[in-house]
Amino acid sequence: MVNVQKLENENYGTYYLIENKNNVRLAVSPQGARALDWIIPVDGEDRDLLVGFKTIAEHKKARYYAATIGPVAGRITGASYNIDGTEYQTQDNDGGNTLHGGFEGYDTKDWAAEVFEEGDKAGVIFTLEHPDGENGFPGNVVSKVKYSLDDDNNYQIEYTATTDKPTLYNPTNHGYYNLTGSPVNSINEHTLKVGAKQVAETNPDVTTTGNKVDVAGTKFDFVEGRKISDTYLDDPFILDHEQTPDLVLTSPDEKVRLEIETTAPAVVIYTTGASEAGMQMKYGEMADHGGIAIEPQGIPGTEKYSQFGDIILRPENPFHSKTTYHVEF
Ligand code: FUC
Repeated sequence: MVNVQKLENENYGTYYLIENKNNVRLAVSPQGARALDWIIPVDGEDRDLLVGFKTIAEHKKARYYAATIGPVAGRITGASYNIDGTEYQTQDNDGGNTLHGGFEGYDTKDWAAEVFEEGDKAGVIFTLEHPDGENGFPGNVVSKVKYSLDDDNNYQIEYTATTDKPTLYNPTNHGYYNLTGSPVNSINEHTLKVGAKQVAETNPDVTTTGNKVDVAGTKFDFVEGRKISDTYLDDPFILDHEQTPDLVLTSPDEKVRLEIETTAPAVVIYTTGASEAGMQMKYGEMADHGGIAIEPQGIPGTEKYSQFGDIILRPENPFHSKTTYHVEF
C-alpha cells in the first residue's frame, strides 16, 4: 500500500509525502517538480539518500538539486541551435552557452500538482505549460513529470510532453546522492558501476565535442564497478542498455544499493567538488566530493551532433521517457 499525503511546513511549504509499506518515504515539491527527501530505514535508522537543503528557499537559490531540468538538460553550445533551417537563440547563462534551460529553466517554475493512484503504485503528477518561444524554445509545450513509489521500493520518474511546434526537449532529474545518508561524508568509498563502454568527449567548458570515446583504460571505466575514490566527473556516459540495471551505486557499508534503469540514451554523472564543499546542507556541511549527481538524459549536444541521436520533439511524436530508481537495503 502506497500512501500519498499533501502536507505543508515552514521549510518546504506545500509538499507531498509518498510512503510505502516498507517505510520508504519520498517527499516531492511542486517547486521545480523536485524531489526533496528519499528516506529509507536501514537497521532501524533513517537514511536520506538525496543530498539537498533544509528549505525550499535554499533550493530555489541553488536551483538544480533533485529538480526537473528542462526543457534541455546540459549545455547548448553557443546558446543557439537550428531546427529545420530556423535558428533559435537561447539564454547565455554559462560562459556563452545555455545551461539547464537558461535562467528560467523548468527547475525555477512552480508546477501544478495532482495526486494519483494506479495499481500498486501511487504518487504525484506535475504539469507545466511552457509558452511558445519562452527563453528561445518554440512551441506550446505541455510537460508532465510523474513521480511514483511502489511497495518493491521502486521510485520512478516518468516524463511525457507534447508540443504544437518542433522544439528541443531533453529533460532530466538532477538528483545528487550520497548513500551514507549525509554529504558530510565523501562519496569516495561508494562503488559505482555504469553500463557504458563509451563517454561523450567534452571541451574545457564541458560542452561536448561530438566524439564518442571508449572508456577502456580511462578514468571513465566503471563497466565492472569500482570505488569512485578520487575520480571527479562531469561527463555524459553513453548507456549500452545491454545489462540491467544501467547503473548501480553501493554505499561504503554495502547496506544500500541503488539500481537505476532508464530509457534515456545517456547518463550525465557529476560529482561535487570544491565549489560545493562547505555548503550548509540538510544534515551538515557538504564534504569535498560529498555528492554524486546522476542525470539520465539524451547526450548533451545532440541538437548539433546527429551521431548522438535526436532531441527534437515534434507535434506528431510526443515525448516519453522513464527512469526507475530501485533501492535494496
Ligand atoms: C551538471 C553538470 C554541470 C553543472 C551542473 C550543476 O549537470 O554537467 O557542469 O555544474 O550539473
